[in-house]
Order: sequence, then C-alpha cells, then structure tokens
Amino acid sequence: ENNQRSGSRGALIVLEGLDRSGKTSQSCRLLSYLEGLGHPVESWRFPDRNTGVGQMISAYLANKSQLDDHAIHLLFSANRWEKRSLMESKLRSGTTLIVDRYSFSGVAFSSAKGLDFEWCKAPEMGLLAPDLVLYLEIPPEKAAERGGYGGERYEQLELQKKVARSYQMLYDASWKAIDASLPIEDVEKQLREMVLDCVTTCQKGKALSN
Ligand code: T5A
Ligand code: NA
Repeated sequence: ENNQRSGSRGALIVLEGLDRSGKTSQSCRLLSYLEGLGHPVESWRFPDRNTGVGQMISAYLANKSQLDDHAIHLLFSANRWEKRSLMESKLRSGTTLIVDRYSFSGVAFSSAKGLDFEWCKAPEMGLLAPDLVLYLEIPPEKAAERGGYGGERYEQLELQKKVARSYQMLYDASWKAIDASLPIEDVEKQLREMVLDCVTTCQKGKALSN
C-alpha cells in the first residue's frame, strides 16, 4: 500500500474552539473531503463518551453528578490517555485522525474555572503532539446564539469568555486560527487547504512526537 511505506504516516489534526464554534460540523466535512481524495482518515472526539471514564465525564457535563474540579480535570486527561496507544498505531499505519477537542480543551476549560495553569498542563505531558491545531475563533456572544447552547455545564457566557482567554495562552507554532463566525462553507474552504498541506507533510515522513 502506498500509505504503508516506511516513514509515511497519518496526520494528527485537532480542532479546538469554544462550545458551538463549529468543530463537529467541520470535522465531519473534513472527514468526507479527505475520504473523497482517497486518504485513510478517521474522525475522533474528546471527551470520548463511550468508555467508562467517558460516561463519568458525560454525567458530570449533564449536571447529573458532582465532582471536584481537579478530579474531573484528571478524568478528561485519563480519557485521552486510554486512547493514546490506539491513536499512535493508527497514525503509524498511515491513518490521519481529525480530532474534535484535545489537551488544549482540558487546560483551557479547567484553568478558566480557576485551576492553576501549569497544574492543568501536567497530566497532558506525554500525549501525542498534534501536527496541526485548527482554532475556530468566534466571539463568545456569537457562539451563544447558535443552536443547542446552554444545555451543558460549561455553556455559560462568562465562563466561555474566560476559556477564550485561556486558549490565547496555549497558542504555538502548530496553531492556525480561522474566523469561525463566517458561513460554514467559507470556514470549510479555509480548513481544507490547511489540512491537505498537513497531510502531505506527514506523508513525506515528518516525525511523530510527544
Ligand atoms: N471539555 C472537553 C473539558 O472541559 N475538558 C476537556 O478535556 C475536553 C475534551 C463537552 C464539553 O467538555 C469540555 C468542553 C465542552 O464544554 P463537546 O462534547 O465537544 O465537549 O461539546 P462542544 O464542543 O460544546 O460541542 P458542540 O456540539 O457544542 O459545539 P461544536 O462542535 O463546536 O459546534 P457544532 O459543529 O456542533 O455547531 C453548533 C451549532 O452551530 C451551527 C451548527 O449547525 C450547530 O447548530 N454552526 C454554524 N452556524 C453558522 N455558521 C457556522 N459557520 C456554523 N458552524 C456550525
Ligand atoms: Na457543548
């Protein structure tokens, strides 16, 4: 297989942003786009609510259980750790992963609630580093106007404003910000180019790192 040749691997592409910034919509569109081009690709999301840990997280987000802020932070992180080895083997076998939220959500949301920033980052160390982080940038007020907002624990305007500030502190060279208040097709068009570029670079043998 073309994608199995040595040095060729899939790309780890992460979508981040406030609640209702459009991550899930774009992740579906990118999946179809890459599939259409014949690239092996899967779409993942965190929290992954299907595991035991994920069910605890889901109950917490739905306000059906209460947990200490530190405890839920560690559960979100554990939910990524339990998927780490599968993630690595998929990438090494040539499959690109489009991931809806990752470590950055963990740090941005928990630190917005008041936990220490460095403490929040610690349990994420050693997880695979994304090749590309696509930040869907939207004013919190605008996101709040979108469908379904307000159902889960963190969907409150004041908290989302703090989350936006925390995200700003996480930016690095692997990030690209996109104006997510544009129409859905316009956002998709911009993302397509960035994603294709990244997939190509990884195929050429860019190393996978922690
Ligand atoms: N969390 C998560 C942590 O605290 N720590 C962690 O470690 C992790 C991983 C659940 C919560 O958990 C927190 C963050 C979250 O608060 P989730 O299940 O991913 O995380 O929930 P959300 O990210 O909030 O997912 P949403 O479904 O709410 O938002 P999306 O995926 O960003 O948005 P999407 O695509 O579903 O779109 C929302 C609506 O807007 C419309 C869509 O049609 C939809 O109705 N829309 C647009 N409208 C106009 N223009 C556009 N460009 C649009 N794009 C989408
Ligand atoms: Na949500």
